Amino acid sequence: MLTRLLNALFGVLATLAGVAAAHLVAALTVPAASPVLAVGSTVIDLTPTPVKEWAIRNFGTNDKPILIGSVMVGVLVLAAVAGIVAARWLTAGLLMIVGLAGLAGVLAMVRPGAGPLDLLPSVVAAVVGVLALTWLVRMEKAQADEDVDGPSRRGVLVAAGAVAVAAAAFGSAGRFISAYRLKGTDITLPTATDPAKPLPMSLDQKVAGISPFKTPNADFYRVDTRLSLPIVDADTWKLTIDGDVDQEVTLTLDDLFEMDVIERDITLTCVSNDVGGPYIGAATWLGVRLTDVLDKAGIKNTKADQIFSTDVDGMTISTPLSVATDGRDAMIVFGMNGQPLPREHGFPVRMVVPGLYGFVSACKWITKMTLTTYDAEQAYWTEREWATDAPIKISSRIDTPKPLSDNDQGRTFIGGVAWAQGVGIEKVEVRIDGGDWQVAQMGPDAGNDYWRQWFLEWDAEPGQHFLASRATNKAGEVQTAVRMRPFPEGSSGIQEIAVNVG
Ligand SMILES: Nc1nc2c(c(=O)[nH]1)N[C@H]1C(S)=C(S)[C@@H](COP(=O)(O)O)O[C@H]1N2
Ligand SMILES: [Mo]
Repeated sequence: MLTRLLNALFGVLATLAGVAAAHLVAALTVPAASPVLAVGSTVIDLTPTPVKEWAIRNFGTNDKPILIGSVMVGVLVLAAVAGIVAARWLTAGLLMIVGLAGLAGVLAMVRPGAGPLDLLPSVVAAVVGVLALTWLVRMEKAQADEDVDGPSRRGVLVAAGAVAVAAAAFGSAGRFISAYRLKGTDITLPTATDPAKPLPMSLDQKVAGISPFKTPNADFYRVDTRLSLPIVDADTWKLTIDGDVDQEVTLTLDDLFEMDVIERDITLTCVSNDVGGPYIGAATWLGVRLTDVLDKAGIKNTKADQIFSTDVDGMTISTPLSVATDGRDAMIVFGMNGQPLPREHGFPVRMVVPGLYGFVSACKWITKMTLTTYDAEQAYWTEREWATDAPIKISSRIDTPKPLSDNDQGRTFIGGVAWAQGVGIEKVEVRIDGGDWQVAQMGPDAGNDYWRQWFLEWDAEPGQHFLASRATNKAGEVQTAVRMRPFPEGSSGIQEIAVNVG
């Protein structure tokens, strides 16, 4: 029994060493080709939409660590079996390790935009895994045979420890190198020829617990299909506009900087945001007009109805061409709240379109815009049956008090944010314990593409209370009570929370 356990441990340690060495090699070459990430990304891409929705809802932004953890557990269980098999029949055990690495290699290779270099980490994983397992199994055999020149039991354990240490060293080195390569977004941004107006005084100080009027970059929600951040070099980055255009053009970051630079306050929202959910953020974006960029290629004669954007790794996002020309401030963006775009949010350049959910507009790490038709080309989420033209629905969220929180009785605030990008928010109403809708006080208005804060003074009496909010946009449309889930075109309904007082 104990020997079995030891054999299983050998399999696990050898595999960990292989995976960690591969991670290190990937960190030096293509981070996304690290075996665990390659398997994880494939799981993401193959996961049926309902399961993905469920995972985002229940795990939130922890969905990625949980996915990587699950893949790791699965791999290590198989590795343990490989270790036990290897004790009886070394070749068979080694073949299992090679099979695991091979699978990761294939998955790394079939990822969009993969090159030959993407295979390297998995080859390294196989070689290191095979060598480590062979070594440990041979040591253990020699010890069991009581070969006088053979190692002692202790020697075998020391060898196992050495493999563990090597795995930890490879893994940490890989992490360190990735972190180092992810630094360096410190480019010098141009100043806007058409700047945003300074934000009016917000309610941040007055109403404790309300969302800040501007979301700090570090707190801005992140939603994408990636397990590792792409490392894009600002100096060599290029944006190509091709497809049904007068002439294909390719622009560098400096080319963009020399255009008319504008700055706009825009609230970005994810289609996966449930009513009252966290996937929304408001920022000041610095960039150029999408239409100016398209004009460089010439779209007067185009028959395209879709901008088909491709990111640095071949991930695709569709956007209706009409949003580029209908007068809204659709942008190609390089600055966020006075900073270069952070890696998480698309460094060096992304698209931002007011009024459309991010999955049909906000392509991060963008490298190409192809003018085409929806018939000819289907983007990542279109293939997964999500809507193609998805305007953001009017909605509001209660930030304070928190659902199910315990509160002191007496005078307090109910407060939150409301948004109706493109149209703007006119008013917000609050309902307490199913009573009449009461008009809330509004925070400042920073433009129709930006959210508004709101609050209502409340004399909280002891007991449990139910609080609801609903927004009305400047066209008089009231946030509907009809409940819809995020798939396929965004959630709707009214948030109602329970809170305790006293
Ligand atoms: N390249 C790329 N761009 C992407 C995505 C992605 O997965 N890959 N996700 C989109 C989605 S669904 C949303 S809601 C926004 C989120 O942008 P943020 O992470 O900067 O908040 O980015 C969009 N752009
Ligand atoms: Mo999204």
